[in-house]
Amino acid sequence: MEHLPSAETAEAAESHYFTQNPPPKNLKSNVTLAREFIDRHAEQGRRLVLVTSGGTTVPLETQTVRYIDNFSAGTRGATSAEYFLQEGYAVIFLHRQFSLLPYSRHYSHNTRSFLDFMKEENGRVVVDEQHQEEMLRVLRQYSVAKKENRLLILSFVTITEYLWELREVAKLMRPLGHKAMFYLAAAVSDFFVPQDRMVEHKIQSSEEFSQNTNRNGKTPAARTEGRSLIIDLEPVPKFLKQLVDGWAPEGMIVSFKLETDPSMLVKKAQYSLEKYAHHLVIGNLLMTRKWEVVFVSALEGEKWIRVPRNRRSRSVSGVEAWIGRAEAGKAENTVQPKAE
Ligand code: 9Z3
Repeated sequence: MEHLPSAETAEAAESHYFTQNPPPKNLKSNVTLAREFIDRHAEQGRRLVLVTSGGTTVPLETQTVRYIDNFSAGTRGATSAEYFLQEGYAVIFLHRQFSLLPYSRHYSHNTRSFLDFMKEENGRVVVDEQHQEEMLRVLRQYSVAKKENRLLILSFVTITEYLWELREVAKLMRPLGHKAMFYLAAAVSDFFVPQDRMVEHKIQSSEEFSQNTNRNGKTPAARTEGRSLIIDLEPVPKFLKQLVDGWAPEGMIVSFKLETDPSMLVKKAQYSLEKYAHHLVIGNLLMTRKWEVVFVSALEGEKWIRVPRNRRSRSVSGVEAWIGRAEAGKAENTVQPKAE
């Protein structure tokens, strides 16, 4: 059994991580945008949620040609963000660059091009008759969010960019107390290559050409030995512990747990809840994530939510119902699993 990190070791690991792995270049400007956004909505008394979405990468080289990726298209995050906006929240959407975005997700990343929704009429471009109703609904929701300036979009690519942005935004949200929510749907790397063990240039496929020591004399984490590629990763510090205990202790924190083995899912979700003592873990299996999730919380134990396979997005509104009950501090009127 893994040992729980003590507050001191978690803090030491955090400080080591952020000293060794420098911030992204655009961090300052993103922090300025986030600060303005948070202050404006705090003044208006709005609830604010940070939704993370998409997978983080682990670059193997400083001038990155190869990287390890975490699976996530961004559907969960982008869809959930739309529901939060509909419920009146201000949303900071911290997503993997080029993954799905709220609203535009309906027309992007498809085998069909967005142009397939259009036609020409009297020399003008208009939306096809059969898509009018659906697009009007999406456009109206998007326009409200935009007019009220309730959606701030930030992006990351690597695990280090993600952790820097999460930490800085969380700290800015701290004064909001329980009006701040963290909805952590991004698929986050567990292992990474620290900056001081990363090679500068593309890893060579043959040992003859490869750099097997770094400028600092350390053995690179990813290198060729003979004809094999050796990748020797280090653990990413447990940032959820720091988020719960240090960065945003009063915020409501919802994390996701992704597994592929059904026998592990609830156990791992419960373990995460006990370990970090936050509010809710939403467990999902890779193969069934679009129509069933399990909510694991101290308030209600284990609760499955299922939607018919053709009405996938309803699982998200289950979160709203759960949050309502968590805030009211009662466990009745639970969302009933939907039969398939
Ligand atoms: C999830 O489990 C998300 O629901 C999915 C969504 C990535 C499966 P898609 O974007 O998929 O709709 O295609 N996220 C995983 C969250 C995660 O990595 N959690 C970490 C952990 O449990 C840290 S909070 O250790």
